[in-house]
Formats: sequence, C-alpha cells, structure tokens
Amino acid sequence: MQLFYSSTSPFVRKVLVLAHETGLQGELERVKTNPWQGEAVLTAENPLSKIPTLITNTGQVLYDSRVICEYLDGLHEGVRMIPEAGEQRWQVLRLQALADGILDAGILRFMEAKREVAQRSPEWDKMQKNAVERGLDYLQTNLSNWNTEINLGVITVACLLGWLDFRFSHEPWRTDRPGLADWYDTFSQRPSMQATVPFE
Ligand SMILES: N[C@@H](CCC(=O)N[C@@H](CS)C(=O)NCC(=O)O)C(=O)O
Repeated sequence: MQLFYSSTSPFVRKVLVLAHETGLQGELERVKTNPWQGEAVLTAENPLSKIPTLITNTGQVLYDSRVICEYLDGLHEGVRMIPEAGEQRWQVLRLQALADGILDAGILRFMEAKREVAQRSPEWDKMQKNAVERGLDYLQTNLSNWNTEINLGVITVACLLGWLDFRFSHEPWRTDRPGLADWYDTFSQRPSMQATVPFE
C-alpha cells in the first residue's frame, strides 16, 4: 500500500501510529508529498490535495485519516483500535472527533499566522484559539474517562498534543493541565510515537 505523507502532518501520524500499533507499518510504502503545493501526483488521486491519502493493494484510493484508520484496523488480527460495536465504539469515535477538531482549529491558526500581518484577523485567531483551549480543558477534566487503554481516540489525542509541542511550543498547553501532561509524557514513550516524531 502507498501512503502519501509528510513528516509534519498530525493526521498522517495517526495513521502511522495505528499501523505501528497493529503490526502493519511494514505494509505502508511512504510517498513524500507537499499537499499545499497541489502536486499532480496527489491531486490525481485525491481532488482535495490532502494527506494522508492511501492507495490500497487493490488500487483503491482512500482518504481521510479516519477512513484510512478504519480500513487498516480491518486488516489485522489483534485488538481493534476502533471497537466494532457498543458504547465504547462511540466513545472512541467521539474522542477522535474531538482531537481532530482541535487539530483543525490549530491548523487554521497555524495557516493564519503565515499570512501577511495586514491580512490576519485577530478575531478569527481568537475564535480558533478558544476552541483549542476548550477542547484541551475538556480532555484534562475528563481524563479518567478516556485514558485507560490504547485505541484510535487516544492515538489521536497523542498526535494532537505532539503537534502542539511541534507547532505551538510558544503556547504551552501543559500549564494547568498536569494530568494531561503526565498521560502524554507516558504515552509518547511508546515505540509507535517515538518512531513518528514530527520534523521539518
Ligand atoms: N480531516 C482530514 C484532514 C487532513 C488535512 O487537513 N491534512 C493537511 C496536512 S496536516 C493537508 O493535507 N492540508 C492540505 C490542504 O488543506 O490543502 C484527515 O483527517 O485526514
């Protein structure tokens, strides 16, 4: 399988961590891509020009990270990273949606900060920042409900926190969130996380 990827994308990292945790990392051939440049090799497969994008062994093209993770989770015999049914399934998917949503807001801020100063909107930035802060506070407050075992929800939270360290180290998220910080410090020692640390 071919995975269009970059070493900075937290959504790609979700896929790579899940693949590592389920023994599938050797199945993924990585194709380095810059999605922001609308490279023809990527847009030919994904009209949205977004990564991660996966081409399966049967030639099917899959995106986005949620779809790819669900696909990969069906390819191994181990413990499911997305529970197949029941209350736990919805908890895991909701946690993923929350962490993805915080990432979406963070990436909007990151892109906004790249624009000319005169074009930036402080109100827009504040709105996205508030969403990030509320999301992180929720994770801290509800830690005991979600931090128990590995699944796609906690993987997504870990990739989110790793990305904040990578792109927003000037806005430390650990302040006032000691439980979340402790959890991440332990989780980020996993080989799957160590093997996927973001870099430029
Ligand atoms: N919801 C998508 C988000 C993917 C995404 O936004 N990826 C970024 C890189 S981190 C991207 O490819 N951006 C290019 C663009 O938006 O043009 C997913 O989960 O895969």
